Amino acid sequence: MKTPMIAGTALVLGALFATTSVIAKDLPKLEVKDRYKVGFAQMESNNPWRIAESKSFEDTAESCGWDLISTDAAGSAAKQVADVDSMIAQGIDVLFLPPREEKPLIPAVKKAFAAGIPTFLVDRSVDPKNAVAGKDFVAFLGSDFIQQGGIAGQWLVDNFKGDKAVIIELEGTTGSSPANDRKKGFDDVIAKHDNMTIVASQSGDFARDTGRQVMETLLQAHPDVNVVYAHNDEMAIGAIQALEIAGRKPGKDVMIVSVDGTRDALQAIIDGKMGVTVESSPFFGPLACDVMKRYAAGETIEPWVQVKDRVFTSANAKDHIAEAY
Ligand code: GYE
Repeated sequence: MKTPMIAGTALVLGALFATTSVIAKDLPKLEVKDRYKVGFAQMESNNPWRIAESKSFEDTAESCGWDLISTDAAGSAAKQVADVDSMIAQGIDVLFLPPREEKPLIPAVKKAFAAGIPTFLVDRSVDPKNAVAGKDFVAFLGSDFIQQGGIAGQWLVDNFKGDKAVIIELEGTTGSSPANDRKKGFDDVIAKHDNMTIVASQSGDFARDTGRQVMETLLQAHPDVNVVYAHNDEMAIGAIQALEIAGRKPGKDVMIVSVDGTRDALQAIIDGKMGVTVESSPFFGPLACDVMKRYAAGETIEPWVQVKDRVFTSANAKDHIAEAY
């Protein structure tokens, strides 16, 4: 009785494998040529980080042989999907996409794949349950956001002087990969310390003005706050403004911990208003060029092309402010 059953199983398995290999499509190839029609579908331009990133793509275009088509989705995931559609219709060879949120941009990634366009996600990623690097798109180029949050948290643990840390967390755009992961990295470190509590955690949408408004509201509910962790520098600057309006002294009675490394943040560190900003570089143009050329040459690209980040504090902020954005 045993043998036929095993044979039966083997048959079924064989049929399964045959089906999957027919369904699974390889990543689209990219020819080696002098000029490429390249799409860069930016999500918004309301902060210096985004502007620096878009400029990095523009500055790279000529030397990399890109005829660059750039769009600006003005903070709307729906518009970003439509922008990618229009780029596909215009016949781009390659797509560089920073997906504003993890889920809503999945259809855009799948459409580009179906149209045979190699797609590289830059600076943010999509939900890995729905789209996978090396399969649905070529690769994700970007930072380790969990690590960034962890570094910010550990810096706080090492530098906080008071008895009890009362922390307000300003989250990035809801549903975006850096907001999810910077929260996880930071919160996991703080959870190990009994004298540290996150009393409120709310989205400020990665924007300065929203960050300021959210901070104003949270400050009323938690006047005893003595730490702010912002998922990016723009919200940290907004929080500093809110604290100052309320007569608090950022950097003295409220410690500010953040991520990015913008010029304003480095200046705030120099001015003693901010403690640390963990770098998240926006200068993706040259890396995008390099990875695209390697891909065209037939190399298998690592699913995550990881960007290594530095840490800026009062020890080195003045050495880096000249090159900041
Ligand atoms: O930190 C933030 C921007 O996705 C890594 O998005 C990027 C983040 C960056 O709006 O300032």
